[in-house]
Amino acid sequence: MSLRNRISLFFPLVTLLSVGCGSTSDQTATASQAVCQGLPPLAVKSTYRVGFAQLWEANGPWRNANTASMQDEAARLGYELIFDPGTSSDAGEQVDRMAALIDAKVDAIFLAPHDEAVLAPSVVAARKACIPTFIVDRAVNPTIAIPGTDYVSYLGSDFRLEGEQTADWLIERTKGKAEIIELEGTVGSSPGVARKQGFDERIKTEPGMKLLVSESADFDEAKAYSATLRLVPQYPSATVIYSHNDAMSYGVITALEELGKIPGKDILIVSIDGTKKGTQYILDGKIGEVTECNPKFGPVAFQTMLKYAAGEAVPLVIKNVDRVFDLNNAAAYLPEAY
Ligand code: GYE
Repeated sequence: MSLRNRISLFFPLVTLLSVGCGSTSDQTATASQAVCQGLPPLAVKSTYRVGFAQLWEANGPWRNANTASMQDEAARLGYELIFDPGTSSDAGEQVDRMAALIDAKVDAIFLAPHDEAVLAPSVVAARKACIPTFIVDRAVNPTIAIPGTDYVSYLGSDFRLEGEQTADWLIERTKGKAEIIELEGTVGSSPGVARKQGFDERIKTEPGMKLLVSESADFDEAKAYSATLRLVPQYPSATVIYSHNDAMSYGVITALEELGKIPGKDILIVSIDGTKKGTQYILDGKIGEVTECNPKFGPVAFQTMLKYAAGEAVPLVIKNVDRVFDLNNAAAYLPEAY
């Protein structure tokens, strides 16, 4: 069934209201509040008030580039972006910001969920409040927030593929022989989970690739710094550190140098993101490889919202295409790095 048909079939439900039926949160609705049972429609208008529930991170270069891309595109289109950067990495704090956007009755919401499961009920709440939601960057648990029912579409990178691409480069570079320390992203985040799955599965196919230890450093430079100071002496046979993002790789480099090791020589680092600093580290020989994770998807995100408003078919999943950077192409990529 086309999206247009789905919307027109669905419209009577919106206008009839369903006060008192369904879940407890439905029952709190007043007679003036619509309760949507399926994907809420979005009117075609000359301007929109759009909520952006970005996840909070301390000094994340990827996060900052992503926020800027969303803000720039909203400004270019002349839309009001309701954006509160948040104050804490606690997923519950982001749940509160989602509730505030729902209360503010924005036209649509972009949500980058800190945690796959914790934010999923907020997506359901937005749908019930008739606010169409678009998931960006990180995924939500699809058994709690149903794609195509509770949210319109998910736009982001293929994190499992990023893990696989990183492992493939490493296997080739080390000729299938390495002892690896893995620093994972945030526990419960879709990139943290999938970058590990993709990488670990790939290296398991090579008998000479050994995963010594794997633990979370929360996508955070300072946490990766302390983890490296602790883990490298504990695993002296380590030849590789696989860090799930560039910010953590910065911390790894600082720690290795403090430990008297030469990054890129004594220990090979592979990373994910494609920040300017990370790319420069490739050119300096400190990082071996960086798999790209493109944060600049503001234009595609808003385009998707507008297509949806116009009743055009919108895919449930829109994947960004990511590249692999090493000494062969880092210099060419550097000018567009963030
Ligand atoms: O790789 C990392 C950030 O969710 C894809 O979050 C994003 C990740 C990105 O902390 O640097």
